Amino acid sequence: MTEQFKNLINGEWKAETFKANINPSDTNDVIGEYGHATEADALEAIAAAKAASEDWGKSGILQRHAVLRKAADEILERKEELGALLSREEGKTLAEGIGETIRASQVFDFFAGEALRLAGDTIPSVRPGIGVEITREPVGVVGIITPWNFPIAIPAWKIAPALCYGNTVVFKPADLVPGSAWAIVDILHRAGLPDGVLNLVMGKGSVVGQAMLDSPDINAITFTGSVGTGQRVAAASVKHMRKFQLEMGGKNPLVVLDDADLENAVECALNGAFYSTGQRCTASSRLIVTEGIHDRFVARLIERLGETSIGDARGEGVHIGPVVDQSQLDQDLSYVAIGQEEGATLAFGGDVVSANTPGFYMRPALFTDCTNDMRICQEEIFGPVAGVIKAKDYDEALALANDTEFGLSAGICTESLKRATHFKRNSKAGMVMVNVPTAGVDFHVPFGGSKGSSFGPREQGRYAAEFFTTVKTAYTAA
Ligand code: UN1
Repeated sequence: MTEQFKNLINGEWKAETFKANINPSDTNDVIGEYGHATEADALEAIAAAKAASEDWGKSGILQRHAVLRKAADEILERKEELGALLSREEGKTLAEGIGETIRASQVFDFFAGEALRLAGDTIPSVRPGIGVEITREPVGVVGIITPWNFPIAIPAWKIAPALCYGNTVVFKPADLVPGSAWAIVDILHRAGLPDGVLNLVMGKGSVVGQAMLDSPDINAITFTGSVGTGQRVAAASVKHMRKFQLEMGGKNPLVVLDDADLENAVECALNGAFYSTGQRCTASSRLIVTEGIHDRFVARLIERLGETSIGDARGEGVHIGPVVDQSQLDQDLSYVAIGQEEGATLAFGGDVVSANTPGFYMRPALFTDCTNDMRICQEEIFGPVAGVIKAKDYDEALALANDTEFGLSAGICTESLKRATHFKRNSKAGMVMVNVPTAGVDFHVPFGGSKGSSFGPREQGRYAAEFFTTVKTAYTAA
């Protein structure tokens, strides 16, 4: 019998209905049956988080440190097993799955440390004899809604700071990848969290997510996912006057200038556009290349693409795993057709690949002769599809890079300090990468974008405190 994994509500594992978690590399492989929460389950979880909020908010920093520290250690010890589970349910390669698991451990480790470093300010008042103290307090109940493409890292970088700063949590992972989410909740629960502090409600966005959006008892929601859902989170949150933090799409440019190191530029493009099957909001989906290097860059990238192996995410030597599911594959293929209709040249791939097992395999698609106004260069595809846009010079490349409704990450490959500096200062993206891929970020520094990509304070690193705490200013005359 397939193993069953339940939701965690008020410290109790419970579920009446279940949904199969299917491996995208082999759709005959059922990873497990995962609890599918009802609206009543979600409301019970929210009530539990609310009831636990006062005590956890006043818990000692050493208690929070200890839980986060233990979780970091266990995740690291089990990195091979958890990384394999991640690859099996999401479809990124085993190396990527293990790498992401290590990253999750590092995030818990970082916030274990932050719990011991909580600090405020003491400032003299402008009125003599009065002192002012500025402290950070928990926000209360935090709703966490995460996407399928980083099944362990994104939950980690939302749950760890939420708990570190004394908040209780209602966590709804993406319906497609409950396995990694269940594993970290189990780890945190056994690490000693009091009942109700962390609640797991796996299930549908339209049921569980909606119950969270509609609840007046959730004080803040942090969300990573699509622009459309992000807008719904925003509208519902404004209605309840609650804090919200959104990480949404990207259409990230990688600019390659004539003076770039060709091998490194091609490596940045290959990694940024196609690794993790292109399913990253930081993916380099627009490759903006100046005239003098364009043909050499395209030829070398096609050569490298020809050497990539596509197959079972856990297979040896595989560079690119399957797309996450049928509907994402349909979307990717429809954009391959759209690109051709728009007049771009399909220079590589874009077709379905068959393997030994039934899975959602697609050869990465590279378009050339693109113009920036094409739909394939403006809309987020979220798959292994990238377009090359030729630019006359750096100035044009910069203008094209910024000509998008998104602003998450932007990269440039150049050996010129002057151009790199100019790009860092004039890119409209929240994260700028010089001679490194647009995707693949550090765990201890702020993450986030501008324009349509992000809303609210940054995630990760010390900047996470902005979202997960409320500032109190106290005046004392004594
Ligand atoms: C990364 O590129 O290392 O959903 C992280 C996403 C982003 C995370 C990207 N929030 O793809």
